[in-house]
Amino acid sequence: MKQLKETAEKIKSMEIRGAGRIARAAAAELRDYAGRFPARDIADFNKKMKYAAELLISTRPTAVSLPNAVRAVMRYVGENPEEAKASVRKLADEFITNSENAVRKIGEIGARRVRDGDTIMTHCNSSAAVSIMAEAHASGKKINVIATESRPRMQGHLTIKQLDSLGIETSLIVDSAVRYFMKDIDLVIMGADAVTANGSVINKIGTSQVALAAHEARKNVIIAAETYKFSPRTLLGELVEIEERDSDEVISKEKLREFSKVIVKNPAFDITPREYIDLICTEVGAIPPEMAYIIIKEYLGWGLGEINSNWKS
Ligand code: RI2
Repeated sequence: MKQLKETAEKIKSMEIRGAGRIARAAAAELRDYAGRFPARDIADFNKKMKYAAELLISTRPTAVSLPNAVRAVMRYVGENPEEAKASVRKLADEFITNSENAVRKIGEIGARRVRDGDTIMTHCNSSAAVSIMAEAHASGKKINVIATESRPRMQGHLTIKQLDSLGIETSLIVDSAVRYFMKDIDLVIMGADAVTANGSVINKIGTSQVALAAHEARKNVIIAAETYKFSPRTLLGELVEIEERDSDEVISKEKLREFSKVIVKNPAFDITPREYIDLICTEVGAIPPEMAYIIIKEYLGWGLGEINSNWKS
């Protein structure tokens, strides 16, 4: 239980962050948790797994990869705890391997859209987006990247570190300089925390501003997103919840106390309408955002039927 709670806390505090990483961490935790606790019988096992699944899902509300990963593992079967544990292990390992392969495949597919000499703008820190840039660079194309800081958590610093270690020339800019530099770039590549059935993309706050500025300047916007970031529930009319994070990410509690009429608003994500997105690069192909429905229906293995099945978060 201690390790389960620690993993949940690490996801909540963003020590483990990035939509893909939190999904893999949740799958790994469910696998390890199942292996650790003694279960009297299958009913007891199911009860404990349900508790763990719900705790992990509650940590961050926006990245659909998290409930999708948990749901993938919670499809386990078994007549007794031993069988169920083996099934959990298999499903979790499968999810993690598929996820790692998906990020690699997105790199291969997306890199074909990058031309030699391109300057690319990116926002926040997305391993799927970085995978495209890394693959383009590895295939011998000379690229240049402009990376935003991505306030308030400054994930841009992770991006420049990763790109620098790959030997890619990178400029770091403040978020408000996006439109100023838009004229200098050829292409925008960003990640996703969720993709809705109508092709809208939910990603780090500021993504929609970058996409809007790119649209105005007629620059292409590519979103790098594994299929498990697509949201089956949006097909049933549900909206993706936008996480509102603590005010102290923006201003210290002490400083804030100096004011009587000031509140802090700190949404972690925003929504980019599909009109501002040219392509969503998934591991099963580069698709126009209008095809999001097909991805949900054809490629999310648990599909629509499962949404109403026995386990539901
Ligand atoms: P990968 C991140 O969320 C960013 O919004 C990033 O674009 C997205 O997840 C996808 O990241 P946060 O955890 O899965 O920083 O591509 O809030 O790594």
